[in-house]
This record gives sequence, structure tokens and C-alpha cells, in this order.
Amino acid sequence: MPRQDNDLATEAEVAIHVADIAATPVAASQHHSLKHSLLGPSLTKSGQDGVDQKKVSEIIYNASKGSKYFNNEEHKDKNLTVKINRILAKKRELQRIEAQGGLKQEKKKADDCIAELEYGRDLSQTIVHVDCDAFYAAVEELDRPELKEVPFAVGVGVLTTCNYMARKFGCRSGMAGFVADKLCPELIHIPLNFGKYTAKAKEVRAVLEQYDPRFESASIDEAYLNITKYCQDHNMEPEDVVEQMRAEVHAEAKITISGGIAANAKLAKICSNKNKPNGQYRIPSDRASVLAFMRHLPTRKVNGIGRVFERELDAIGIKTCGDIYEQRHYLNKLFGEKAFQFLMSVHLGLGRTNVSPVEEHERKSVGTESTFHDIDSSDELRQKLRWTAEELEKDLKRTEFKGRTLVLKIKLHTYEVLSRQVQPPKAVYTADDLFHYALPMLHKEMKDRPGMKLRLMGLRCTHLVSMKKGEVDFFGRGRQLQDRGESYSSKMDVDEEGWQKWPPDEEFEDAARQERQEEMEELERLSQQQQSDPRGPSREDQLPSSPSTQKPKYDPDGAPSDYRRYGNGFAWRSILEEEAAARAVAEEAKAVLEQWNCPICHSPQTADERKFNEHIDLCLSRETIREIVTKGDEGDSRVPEGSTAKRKRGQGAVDRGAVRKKAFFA
Ligand code: TTP
Ligand code: MG
Repeated sequence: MPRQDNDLATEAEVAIHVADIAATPVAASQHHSLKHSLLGPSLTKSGQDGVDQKKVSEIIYNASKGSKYFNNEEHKDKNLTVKINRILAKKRELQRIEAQGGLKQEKKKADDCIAELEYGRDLSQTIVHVDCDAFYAAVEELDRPELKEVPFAVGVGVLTTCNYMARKFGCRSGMAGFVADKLCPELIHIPLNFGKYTAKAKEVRAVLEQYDPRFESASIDEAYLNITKYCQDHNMEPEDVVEQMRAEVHAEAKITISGGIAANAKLAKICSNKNKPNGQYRIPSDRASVLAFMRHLPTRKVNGIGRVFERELDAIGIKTCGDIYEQRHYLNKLFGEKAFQFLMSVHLGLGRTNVSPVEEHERKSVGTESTFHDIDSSDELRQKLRWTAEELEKDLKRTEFKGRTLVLKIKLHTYEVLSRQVQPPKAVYTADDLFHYALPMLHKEMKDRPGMKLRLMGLRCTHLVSMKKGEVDFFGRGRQLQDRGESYSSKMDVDEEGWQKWPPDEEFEDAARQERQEEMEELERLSQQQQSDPRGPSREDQLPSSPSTQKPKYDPDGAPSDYRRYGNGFAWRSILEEEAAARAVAEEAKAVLEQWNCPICHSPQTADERKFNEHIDLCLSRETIREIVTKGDEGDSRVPEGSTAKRKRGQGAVDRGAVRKKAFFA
């Protein structure tokens, strides 16, 4: 008798089976996968089409063998291989069930999901993603044009980027400096100068603003724009608009940018990388073109599919976004509901069409984390937690939020990542409270894992409550942030406690960004150790650095490095928020300088329309009260119905309008 879906092996059964298989020795393919992982996080960076990656991986392997970086990668790769073996075993189990007639429900669920997502497909908008070419390197070339002729990289210890000439040798972002030197012995290293990059980013943004005043600055060198209106208003084709915009950026900022044009943000981002540098690409806004584009697109090209997820997908036979369909009924069981939904929308080439300034996006969480040398002493771990709580308090105060949920994240020395969360009885933001509620979680982990050694600790507040003025209700309670309901599904997706879930896309994009960020920081830390190794100093130590350049601050004991702030635009949002706050202060200062005289009391007032009107209202009501009191003194102070004073009050409202008008036209 064929097996029905409800005959599916229980999770526990599968888990036991899987555990047996996972316990088998690490596969022979490990060596191969390690070489692949040594290629680093930026393997898909543009400018490397003609590069022999096999040769590059051999050079990296030999250059780094025995180094801390190598051991690090080997360790991570071993853990991932075990995880992948577990996934493969689970897939085999699912295939067995399918062969017996099971998994019909899973297939139906996937098909229903596809139908629902298809129904919501929006092809009406023209979204553009622009990204500066070799950004930090391009800015450096402006000051030192001679660099255009040589391969060079920007970054100390780790390359944040390199010019396209250096990319031909296999050098790229997120690569240890000493490895890059082996690939390209002539490589010149330039120290970072973040001030210059943020100033240049501002110049680029000034041009983008002309095309979409509500463009979204996604990182230091990239942005999303919705040019639908611009195209209509100027009766122009999207390609021509983007050509013009790129030319204008070049004329104003003297650097080149590349652009992607499509019906949604996810596709546009993939497109901007297609004809880099100094190029553009468009996917026509019809369903057939979108599906055809996705069919052969390697999964890694999608924002949200990082190194680890790419390997997991590859292991089960998903190399391109087109391959997702065939495996659709396994995905939920193998990777969970969120990943299933995310992959379904990736397969269909769907994405968000809403574009808006990042600093206006509602925050879903505020958190901080840091990597450090392994810590195992319980005292030190507690101190680290206290320090993390203090850092988080600073961020929460700056952003004016409290959190209803507090999440502790730790990474063991084995690279296993764990997180626990707690809902304190009140929303929290002070370091004392954060520490107080996080400590039992840490203690629990210490108890469960005697001798626990950590290499990363983080605290994060979610389910935020705003403490901004105007967002506190009548009882002084902060407003609970809501999602703006701009996810794909028309139905609101809520978790078991009724909190709205984040759109899976954002979560995956955040996770991939974080994966990259952690790698960057880890690499930076390891490369600093490398520099003090007997293997010799790295070349940038031998280069003169100009006094204006600044080395990225990295505190191995946990202070967030500048890589967190500037690397890959990770804390870009905070930078924009700080800029917006500075603008607000400047505007306020300007308003204080300029003053308007009140037509009633004649005293000078801040030149702010709203405040000025409020002041006039106050003055007028004072006048009215004075009149009432005067009249009352003359006659009946209780002001009966229909009395002159009552009528006067009504009249006052009319007069008020007249006075205001006069004030403004005067
Ligand atoms: P990217 O746009 O990813 O890279 P890029 O502009 O240098 O090159 P491309 O032509 O491929 O777009 O990143 C923008 C800048 O952010 C980059 O110049 C340096 C910095 N960065 C980091 O600090 N760390 C990183 O891992 C990456 C990828 C970039
Ligand atoms: Mg770029």
C-alpha cells in the first residue's frame, strides 16, 4: 500500500537516522570543499570572469596552509560538512518516503505557495539599483591617478576592495592581504580613509536625488531608486534614464557607477552586477523574461544566499534558481518554513517594489555583537556580557528604542552559533536591565556546557517600542512598531505570539550580510595575528602612509571595528541616521536665528510654522479668557448659556483665522 503523507517518518525518526549518517567520517570531498571555501566571500565579485579559480584556490591553499586563517577555515568547513551530511541524509529519507507515495501534501503546499506568490506579482514599477565600481579604490584613484595603471587594493590586513586590474589576478574583497600578495606580488596596498569615501558617497547621492527624491541608500556605495514617475514625467525609456543618471554621476563625482533595471529591487540588484564596471543591464518587465533570467542564475548571485546557504543548496542539487522548482517539496522539511518561502519567491524572481529612505525604515531590532579571542573564564564571560549590555544601551538610547524581547547570541569556539531569548516583564533599554535579564541565559549555557569557550557574544532587542517624542501615547507608553505590511503576501504573517513576522527576504538578506561581516572581522583579527607571526609582516607595513589616512581601529578584545561601521556598508543605516539627526539640529539652529513677531503679544517666536500657529492660538485664548474674565467682572462671572462671552468665544475662532492669515501675509 502506498505510504500517505501522514505516514511520514516523524521528525524524531528522521533525526535518529540522520544522526547515524552524520556520524560517519567527514567525506573525502572535504578537501575540495575547503579549497572552495578558501576562495573567500567575494567569489562572485565582478571582474573575475577570465580568472582561473582552480589555480587561485591552489595558490590560496598553499599560501595559507598552517596559518591561523587556514585552520579557521578548515574548522568551519568541517562543521559545515557535518551539517551538510545531515541535510543529505534527511533528503535521502524524504526521497524514500516519496518513493512510497508520500510527500503529496508538501508538493501541494509548494504549488499553492507558488500560485499565491504569482498572484501578487507586480510588474508595474521600474526599480533601479546602482552600485559604484570598485568604490574605495575609485576614490583613491582620484587622489593618486598613477594608481590607475597598477593593481592595487584598499585595506590593512584584509582587502576591503581592489581595482579591476588586481581582480584579474584573483584578488578581491574579504581576502587576507598576505594571500592577495601571493596571487599578485606587485599588488599595492592603500590604507583606508573612511572620511573620503563618505564624502564621495554624498556627492553621488546628490545626483540620485534628482531622479527619485525618496531613493534608498542601501550601503555606502549602492542605492535603489523607483524611476517609474521620472520615466513618465520625462517620457523616457528606463535605459535612457539610467544612462543619463550614470553620466551625470560621472560628471559630478568623477567616478563610475553600474546600474540594474527591473520590476523589483531583488532583480535590479542582480542586474547591476551584470555589466560591471561602468555598465547597465535590464530585465524586461514581463513574467516570461523574469523566469527565463532566473532559470540559469547561480543561487549565490541572489542577495540573501550567502556562502553557507549556497553550499547547502548545492549539496542537494540546487545550483541555479531554476533548480529550486524540482526540489520544492523537500525544502520546508530540509531548511524550514522561512527558507522555503524565501526560495519560492527567489525561484519566481519576485521582490519588493517599495523603495524609501533607509533612515525612515522602521527598525525591527537594535543589537550589538563582537568577536574576540576565545574566552572560557566565567568571570570574563560575565564582564563581556556587561560590556555588551553597555554597548547596547548606547545604541538603544541613540535610536530611542526599548525592546520587549532580549536575545543573547553566542558563538562557541567550535563556531556553533546559539541564541536564546527572553521577554522581560517590561520593555528594557538600560545596561543594568539588559545585563540583569541576559545573565540567566548566559548562566544556563555555562551550566549546560561546562568549560564553554566563546568567540562571539551579542545582545539584541526585538519587538521594539519607540521612545521618540510624539510616539508615546497618552499614558506615556511607547508605540509598538508595526511592519508596514509591504511584504509579498497579502495575508499578515504572524508568529505564535501574534507578532508580525519579518518578510523572509529581509531576514535572509540580513543574515547573509551578517555572515559576510563576521567573516570580515574574523579575517581582520586573524590577519593582525598573522602580521606578528614569524611568517613576516605584510606589505602594507612597508608602505608609507599619508598622515590623513587612518588605519581601521580593531580592538581584539571586542570593540566594534570600523569594518563593522564601513565594511560592506554594514552600519550604513546608523551613518544615515546620524546625518539626518545632524541636519535636524542644523535646521533647528537656523530656525532659532530667524524669528517672527507674534501679532498679539509682539514677542519674537521661532520661525516654525507649526510652533508659530500654536503660539498664536495660545495668545488668542489668553486674550479671550481675559475678555471673559473682564466681562464676567462687569456682570455674571458664571457665564450663562447664550451670554455675550460665550458668543465671543465662537467669534474668537473666526478672528483667529484672520489674525493668522494676516501674520503670514504680513
Ligand atoms: P562593493 O560595492 O561590494 O565593492 P566595490 O564597489 O569595491 O566593487 P564593485 O565594482 O564590485 O561594486 O562594496 C563597496 C565598498 O565597500 C568597497 O569599495 C569597499 C567596501 N567593502 C568592505 O569594506 N568590505 C567588503 O567585504 C566589501 C565587499 C566591500
Ligand atoms: Mg560597488
